Amino acid sequence: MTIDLVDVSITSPGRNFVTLKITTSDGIVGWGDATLNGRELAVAAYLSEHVASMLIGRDEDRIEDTWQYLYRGPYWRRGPVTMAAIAAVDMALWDIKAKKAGMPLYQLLGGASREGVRVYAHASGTDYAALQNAITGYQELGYTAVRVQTGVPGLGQIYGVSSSGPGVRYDYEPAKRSGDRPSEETWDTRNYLSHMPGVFARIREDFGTDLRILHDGHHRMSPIEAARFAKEIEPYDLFWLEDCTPGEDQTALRLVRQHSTTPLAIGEVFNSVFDYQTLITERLIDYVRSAVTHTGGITAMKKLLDFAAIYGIKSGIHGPTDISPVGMAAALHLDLAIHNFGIQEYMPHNAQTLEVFQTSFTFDQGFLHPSEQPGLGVELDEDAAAAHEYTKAYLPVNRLLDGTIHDW
Ligand code: KDG
Ligand code: MG
Repeated sequence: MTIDLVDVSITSPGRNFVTLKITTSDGIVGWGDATLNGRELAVAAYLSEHVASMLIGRDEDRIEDTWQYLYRGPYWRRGPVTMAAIAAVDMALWDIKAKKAGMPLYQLLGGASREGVRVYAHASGTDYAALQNAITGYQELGYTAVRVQTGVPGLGQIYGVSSSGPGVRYDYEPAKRSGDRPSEETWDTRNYLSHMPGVFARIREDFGTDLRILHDGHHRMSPIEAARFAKEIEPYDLFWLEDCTPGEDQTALRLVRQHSTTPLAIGEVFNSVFDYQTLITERLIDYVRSAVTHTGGITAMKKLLDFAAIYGIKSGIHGPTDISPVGMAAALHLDLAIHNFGIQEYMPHNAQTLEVFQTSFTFDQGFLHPSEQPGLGVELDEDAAAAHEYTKAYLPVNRLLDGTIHDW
């Protein structure tokens, strides 16, 4: 059989998603996620203008060959737009292959290595009381791991902190519908560094030692600031400190590693195994944070995680709301199958999104299971999707208090 139809859909049920649909000549449909937050139309155009027609007539079973064709074929390699486009094709072809086999995708990846995948939730609060309330709420829902982000004195709205007040848990969405330009936030690393260790100390006092605590530095520290911070928070036993320095410079983490045993995670802005080469071979990280959606799909992510496994490095696949339920399902099938699974990020999608994407993954006591349905286990309701028009939305820009642009 061959690929007969390739369609790209853009829908915005509260936030934007780009989804690829591949239909085979015998009518089997596969779905792929191509969402790149704030640059959705670039990936959609890459797929519809440059990829779709090349796929027509190809054998849908030749996943590795199609991956290499799209990666090596155009000469220009890597980059988030290209790799998100390749990821969508790859996911859709794996979805088709597993549907044809009548098996959930994880079976084709080697079968289950565990009963479910431990997920972490996003707990945040503008102050400690709100954060404490959010953590308690997640524990009541069964979560055993939480990422904690909190407001910093002297700063307004900052990354990762819901401004909706205590008790509200699932409502943080960094991409803002602010017209033609991104909104702006302010930042001061000195205030952050003096505030954050005390927050971890209080969490340990209030919640004990069992709770897994994660934290995201969102690329804002210099190597020496990150080294000092990672060392200072060692007593609070973080599961990981994420993205402590900007992602481009792999060697920056050498300095952090020399000074601290706090586990490190990085990679949500990476898009290929080559972004990790130094980090993995020098054992500078403990967790790989790439998204299946931004790193070339299941084929590429499996190779990346197998490479990491050789060095004792585990997975921590990116799973914020800007990864669609299709991309999330792809992550869950990999999580269940690989040996070196660490943890999975889980920011549940809102009700509108879940009307558009019909999911079958299940949550129980802090663990997700990808589903026993053949394929990825997620279907797009195209009529529901068509009702939500693309709406421009951008991630914020970050400035230091003196106006200098800083990493967001
Ligand atoms: O699109 C950007 C978000 O996915 C990112 O800011 C979320 O840092 C993030 C995380 O760890 O989920
Ligand atoms: Mg992050």
